[in-house]
Amino acid sequence: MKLIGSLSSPYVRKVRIVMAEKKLDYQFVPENPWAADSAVSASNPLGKVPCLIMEGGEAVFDSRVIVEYLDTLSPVGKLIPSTGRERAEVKTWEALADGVMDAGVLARLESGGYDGRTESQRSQVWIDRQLSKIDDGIKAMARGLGDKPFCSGVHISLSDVAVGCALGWLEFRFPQIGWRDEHPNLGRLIDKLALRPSFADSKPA
Ligand code: GSF
Repeated sequence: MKLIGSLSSPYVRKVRIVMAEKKLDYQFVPENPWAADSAVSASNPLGKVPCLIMEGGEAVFDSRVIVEYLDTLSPVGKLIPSTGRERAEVKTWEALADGVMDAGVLARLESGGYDGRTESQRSQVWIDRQLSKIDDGIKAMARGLGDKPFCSGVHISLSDVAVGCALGWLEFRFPQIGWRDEHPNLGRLIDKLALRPSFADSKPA
């Protein structure tokens, strides 16, 4: 398998962590989707990373589809419950974490973070709307985690992987958002996850 991605993308990181937790082999193909000469759209018509290329050459995207597929490849380190409420709970945590990342990407895009958008092209109302989604999303994570050891269940699951990627990326791109001071339980979770090689080896860069 090949994984097309960038080392700064939180969605790509989610896939890299799942690959590592499940001890799956793959080749990483670095690609900047924002570059004018990016080759991503040859594999993913949406021009986005991550994109997984399977052994037969078929492309799989987006990150949620990829991690769901990877989890079926091996019984090692099962990250998504197979059925029922537990499954819906984990998928909802992932949707929450992805949604926080989506809002962060939109806010950064509007601020000119990727495509050099100018001052007069920016909408502060739009940026503030996205920042309040991030804020509400973090509060929901902190409430949902409470004093439990993991977001759902008693072992690491995709919920923790997704939350870890979202909060790790916020620390990287939005260090001014002081979620650690306000939510020490999230800080404890992230520090615990950071000890795992899957997280330590995939820090956003
Ligand atoms: C989001 C991927 C995405 O926005 C997923 O895979 O989960 N829902 C999708 N990727 C960004 C890179 S990043 O901001 O992490 C991307 O490739 N953007 C390029 C573009 O043209 O939007």
